[in-house]
Parts: sequence; structure tokens; C-alpha cells
Amino acid sequence: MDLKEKFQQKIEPMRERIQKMIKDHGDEVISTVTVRQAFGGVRGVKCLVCDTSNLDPMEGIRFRGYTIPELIEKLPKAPGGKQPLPEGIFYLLLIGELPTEEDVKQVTEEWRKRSELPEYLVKILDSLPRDMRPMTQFSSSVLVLHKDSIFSKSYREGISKYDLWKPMYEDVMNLLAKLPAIAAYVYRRTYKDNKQIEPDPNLDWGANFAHMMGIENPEYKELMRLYLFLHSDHESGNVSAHTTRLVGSALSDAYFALSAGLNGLAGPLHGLANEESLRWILGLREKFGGGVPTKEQVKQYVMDTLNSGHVVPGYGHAVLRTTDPRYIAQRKYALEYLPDDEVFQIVNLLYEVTPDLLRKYSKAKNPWPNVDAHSGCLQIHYGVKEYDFYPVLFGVSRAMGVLSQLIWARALGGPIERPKSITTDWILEQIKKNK
Ligand code: CMX
Repeated sequence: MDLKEKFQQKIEPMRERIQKMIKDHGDEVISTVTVRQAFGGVRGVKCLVCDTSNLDPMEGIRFRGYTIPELIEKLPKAPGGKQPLPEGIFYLLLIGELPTEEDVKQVTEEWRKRSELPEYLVKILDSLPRDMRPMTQFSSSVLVLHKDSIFSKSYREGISKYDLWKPMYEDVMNLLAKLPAIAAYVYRRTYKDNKQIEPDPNLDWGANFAHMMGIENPEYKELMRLYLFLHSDHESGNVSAHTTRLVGSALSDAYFALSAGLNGLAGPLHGLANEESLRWILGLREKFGGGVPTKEQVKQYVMDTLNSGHVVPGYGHAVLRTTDPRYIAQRKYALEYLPDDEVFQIVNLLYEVTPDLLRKYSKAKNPWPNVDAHSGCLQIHYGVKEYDFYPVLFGVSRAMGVLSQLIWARALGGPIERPKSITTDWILEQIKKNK
């Protein structure tokens, strides 16, 4: 049975489960909204359902019930490798079960078959200014691929709403197959004199991405697999996931929805924080004359950032209240593969001093580092020093989560999202009435 057939088998039981739940318990209250939450980014209001992953403030992310260390152990690896193949996390997110090695091979093969970039896309990419931000090139490419949307075509031809997931599945698989090639193309044209590298059909999705970027170190291939696994999914309330979901809820196809989600990921409080973080860390090194600064110098740098009215990039989180397990997984990797790396030493010093300073001198509810505080030091170690590109790496990975959510949304016939907004005056009236 192939992936699509396996997915099809999962739909009906899930549809029935949800219909029964709404029928029997549709009016039960699961959350309330305070005035502070209405003005405060709807933080903590439980009003979205997402089954691919769940984020506990103290424990961190669980993908389909599994923690990161559990999946690093359980997901299939490349021959001789220790890091999980990203194809495996996509399978898990979509199907809800751990894949076998054979399942993962099928995904690799499926994506390999669909990976070629159409000529019109390459022409459009070639016409973009080479100094355009990589994320702008990347997100535009995703949008441009809408030309080949099977979903939009099927919709126009009158497909039944119960079958909408089928063309969505095809578009998602086509898109995921192409993302590493698009990202690598953008990387090479922006930083490597447009000298492009052909894909290697013998490599898995993540290793091929590293290869097309031009980095052949087997360690980087392993890092790429880990990176793509770690950044894939983080529930559906974060900006990139929620945007993809919202746009998709209007029955916009995967290209429109993902491009919108990537544009959200491009913000400095979200996926751009990995770029901001490394730039800030390199600024710290430079400020004190290169090398590893002292603890006092690191403290001074953090305080200068806070005093100038800026956030410390890579620290804090809207949900987490502990060190992000994605940070810990990357730290573990660094301790094994690059313990003496200078930038890693600085990342460690920051980990020692920043939480205390944030607790004392900022309003941050979470003083601990998130995923973005660590990813840059691993990239630069293997030669990917162009930090403008980091949000694109995040985007390639995040696409697996948000697009698996999108296939499910179409399979379950998710409605168009339309929360009710209220005016400030209405809130004041309500407060008066409540007195
Ligand atoms: N440095 C300094 N101040 C911080 C801070 C940080 N790292 N994190 C939060 N704060 C401040 C906020 O700016 C806010 O100040 P105001 O009340 O003056 O606006 C206050 O503390 C309360 O914020 P919060 O409730 O703790 O955090 P939010 O849920 O509003 O925002 C986040 C979460 C991640 C945007 C925020 O912590 C932040 O800006 N961090 C730095 C950017 C970053 O690393 N983003 C990446 C997050 C992971 C990802 O999505 O990729």
C-alpha cells in the first residue's frame, strides 16, 4: 500500500470520531478569553485543533505523541547515520504512526520522482535580482508553482468536497519534493555565482539538499537531516502554521497557503530569529575583538541589547517556559561533533548568562533559549555563513508540518476560519455590564 492509500484509510475513522464528538459534546466549554488575551495576541486561548503535534510549556514539543529524543532513537536513519531521516517525520505527521525503513524509502523515492523544477520557474528565478533576500526568492517560487496546481484545476472542474484532499495530497507531495532544489538554487545563485549543482538521485531528501547547496561533508548531511526533522512542526498556532492553515481554509491551494506561511516565517519574531541570532552573536564576537569573549563582556552585550529596546534574539517563547528541546537536541549534536567550535563556545556562554538577565531586566515570560539560538552556530561551522539564508532552511522543514496539517484539513472538510472581532468600545460596554 502506498502513502496515499494508507492516508485514505485513516480519514473515515477520524471523520466519524470528530462528528461524534461534536454531536455529543459540541457545547462544552474548553477555553475562555480574557480582555488581556484579546489584546495580547490571543495567547493561551484554546481554539484550534491540531493532531500532528502538541506543545507543552514545560516539556516542549511532541510529534504525534513522541518527544524529540524518542524520535531521534526510533525514526529510520540513513545507512551508517545517527540522525532521523526527515522523510520519517513527514510520514509520522501525516499518518500518525512510526514509519518502517521501507515506508521512508517510499517517501524518498516519491519525492525524488517529483523533484524536477519546471523550466518556467527557473526562468522566473533567474530574472529576480541576485541581491533579493533569499526568503523572498523562495516564497515567490512557491507561489509561482501555483501554475501547476492540481487542486485549483480540480476545483474548477467541480471535484466533490469529499475528494478535495486527493489533489491537495498531490500538490503537497509535488511541492515538498521540489523545495530543497528551489532553496539550493536560491542559495547558489545568491552566494555562489549562480553555479548550480545537479541533484544526486541516490541521496535522501536532506542529504540531497546539502549536496545541491554544495556541501559534501557527510557530517553536514547528518546535520541537515536533524535540522529538517527538528523544525518541521510546532502545533498550528504559531505564525507560519496558522497562516498556512488560515489561507488554506479559504480553499486556497497548497502553493498559496505555503507561500503565505513562509511570509509569516520571514518575520524577526518568528523564523528570521535564527538569522538575527547568529548576526547578533557574531556582533558580540566582533565587539570584543574576535575570539571568545569573557562572561562579563557577554553580560554587558546582553544588557546593551536590552537597554537599547531590542529583544535578545533566540530567547523567549510564546508557549514554552523552559529551554526548547529543539535547542537541547542541537546542543547535544554540537557537543558531539564540534565541542571546540568558537561560536558554539559563545552560544554556551550566552546560555549561562542570558536567562538570569532576562529574568531580572526584561518582561520576558520565558527567559530560556529557543530553537533559533542554536541553529546558526551549527550552520556556520560547516561553511553556511550566509545567515540571510537561514530562514529558508527553516521554511523547507516547516513546510512538512504545515502541509501535512493542510492535507488533513481538506480530508476532514475543515471550515473557512472566521473568528469574531470586537471593538474596544464593545469591550468597555461588556466590562460595564459585567459589574
Ligand atoms: N528579549 C527581551 N525581551 C523579551 C524577549 C527577549 N528575548 N522575549 C520577550 N520579551 C519581552 C517582550 O518583547 C514583551 O515586551 P513588551 O511587553 O514590552 O511588549 C514582554 O517580554 C512579554 O513578552 P512574552 O509574553 O514573554 O513573549 P511573547 O509571547 O509576546 O513573544 C517571542 C514571544 C518569541 C516573540 C519573544 O520571546 C521574542 O521576541 N523573542 C526573541 C525573538 C525570537 O527568538 N523569536 C523566535 C521564536 C521561535 C520561533 O518562532 O522561531
